[in-house]
Amino acid sequence: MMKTLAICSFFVLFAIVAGIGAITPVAFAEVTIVPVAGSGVSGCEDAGGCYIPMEATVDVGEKVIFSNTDSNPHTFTSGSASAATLDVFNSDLIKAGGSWTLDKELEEGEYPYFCMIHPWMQGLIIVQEAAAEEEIMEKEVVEEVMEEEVVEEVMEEEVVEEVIEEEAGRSILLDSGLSDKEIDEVFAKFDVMHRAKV
Ligand SMILES: [Cu+2]
Repeated sequence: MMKTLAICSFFVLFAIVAGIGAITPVAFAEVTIVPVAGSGVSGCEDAGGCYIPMEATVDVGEKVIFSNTDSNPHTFTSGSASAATLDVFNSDLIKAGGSWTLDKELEEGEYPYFCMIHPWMQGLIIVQEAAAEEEIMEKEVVEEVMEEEVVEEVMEEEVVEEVIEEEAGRSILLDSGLSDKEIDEVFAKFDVMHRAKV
């Protein structure tokens, strides 16, 4: 029985640790957006877009990093050339090789952005509720719990098998003419050996 308890406790602990492991990356996740190389010259907007990714999806509270891997300076500015919304976010000039982190918590929604120097560069950030991730996590925890139940069942089966073996052994010993006390002694020895083996 102790063995059963010990193994079950292990699985419960494992489920909790797995749960924390699933929460951590969500809470500290971040997305990096880079400009397409050479996007300082117009044309990228007609060739698949001027940013990678063109649409970046993040959960509420996740950071967005604008990493300027291009050879030209760029700005990462909320809105569009005709309707800039600098109060939402604006990196100002980021030189080649520089980066800027948008760590302001944006509400759920769509946030178009552009470059003030090269206004043909336009991308989109989609901020979504973190709920979608939480649902996945809950499902994982449920799966762990199910695994734990299966282990318990297997352990119970093994215990039942041992009892059956013991009963079978007892009836064989009874046939041999040993008294109940003697049989108990045999089983006590068997138990010691059995435990030592386990
Ligand atoms: Cu630019």
